[in-house]
Amino acid sequence: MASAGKAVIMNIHRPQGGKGTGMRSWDVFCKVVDNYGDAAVCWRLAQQLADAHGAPVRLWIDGIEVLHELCPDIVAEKSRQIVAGVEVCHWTQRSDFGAPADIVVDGFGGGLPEPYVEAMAQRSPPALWITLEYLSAEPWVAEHHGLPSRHPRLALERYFFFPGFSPGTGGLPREAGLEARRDEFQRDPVLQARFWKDLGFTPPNGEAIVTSVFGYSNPAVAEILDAWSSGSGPVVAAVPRGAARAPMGAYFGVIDPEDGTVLRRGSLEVRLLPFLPQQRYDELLWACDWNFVRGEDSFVRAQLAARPLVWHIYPQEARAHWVKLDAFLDAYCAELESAPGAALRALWHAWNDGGGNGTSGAPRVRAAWQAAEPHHERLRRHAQAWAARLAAVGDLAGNLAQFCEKRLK
Ligand code: TRH
Repeated sequence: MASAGKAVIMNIHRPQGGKGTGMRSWDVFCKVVDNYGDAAVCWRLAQQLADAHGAPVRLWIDGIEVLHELCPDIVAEKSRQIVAGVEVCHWTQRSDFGAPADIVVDGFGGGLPEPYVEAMAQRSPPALWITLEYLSAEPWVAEHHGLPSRHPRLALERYFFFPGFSPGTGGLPREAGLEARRDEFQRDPVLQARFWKDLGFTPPNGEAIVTSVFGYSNPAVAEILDAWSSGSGPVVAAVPRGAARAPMGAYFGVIDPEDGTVLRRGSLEVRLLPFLPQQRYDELLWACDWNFVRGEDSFVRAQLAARPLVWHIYPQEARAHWVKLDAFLDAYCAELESAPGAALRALWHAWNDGGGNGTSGAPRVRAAWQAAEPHHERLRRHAQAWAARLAAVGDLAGNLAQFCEKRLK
């Protein structure tokens, strides 16, 4: 983990942006706390700033091996490399940061190296400091979005930038052309067949309900598999390598099954996939009827896939995550009729509560699935409308670039 101090700031000239060039320079700092999401969001933001705004962007990341899993073009052993227009810099205690950029993004408040902060203040004009916050649908987010805070000692302004689902927030990471690529894929059975074939599988047959499962460790996995295997119609569940893999294997009595394995029971066929590069994972989300996702970035990508989703929120102490879960459900279900809305809520709650038997004595997840699945067509149309609504909020990189341009002296 990189730490403050020790890093040497050498004023090596680097292409500065500067007013009027429209080409601001950016440094995005990402400390990988846990899992993939921190790296995933910072990587998307850096790419979108470079791609849509032609800006010189450096991504400083300590957990570069995580980034390699999301984007195999990134070589974990390299200290610096240009990928997708971004200068990917491995952030270590020996990093030489050079001169600070015009705009510095502190991903999820992970913190910046002290000497680098000093150099930010010595610039003329001082660098703009943005703290990119975690995503939440809670109502207070819009009130806090964009608020400034002066550095206690240095001539530096720091702004808190909140991604979000509604106007008045920073919007979501969403690259240009995403909707067109998604719609083309979802319209074209040849593209979908090629996706499955590239992974070594035949396309699921037309009557099957196709789902993807990416979540945290969850006792409810066995329950949803029971619901699918005992259901009246075929279900194909695609499961990339992750926390759900072990319980999946256990359900079928298989220890540590290989990628590419197909496991069957009753109406259920489980397909075990490798951990996919981000762009392939998008295609999986687009190819499915239901997507079980987690954290922050897959949660957003499933919404942008315009398909019904079930979110396994990152569990927090004292069940603090339930407030975030319900805040999103309130926003998401606001324009849904009560029956599909209530069914979706019940499924999300049962899934996040780890299943177990409800008051009726039946497993909650099975009952919730059986109540929600019949609403699939309505929920699919709603997911499409929701994705269109997100597009109207603008994308995170575009909103951030606009926000910063107004504040740079
Ligand atoms: O990995 P996560 O659990 O990360 C989470 C979030 O960052 C959350 O905010 C944070 O509090 C917590 O960690 C500590 O889930 P998330 O955010 O969905 O990130 C997973 C990324 O992995 C996402 O970009 C999708 C991508 N992915 C692939 O690229 N290929 C795959 O096969 C799969 C399953 C996921």
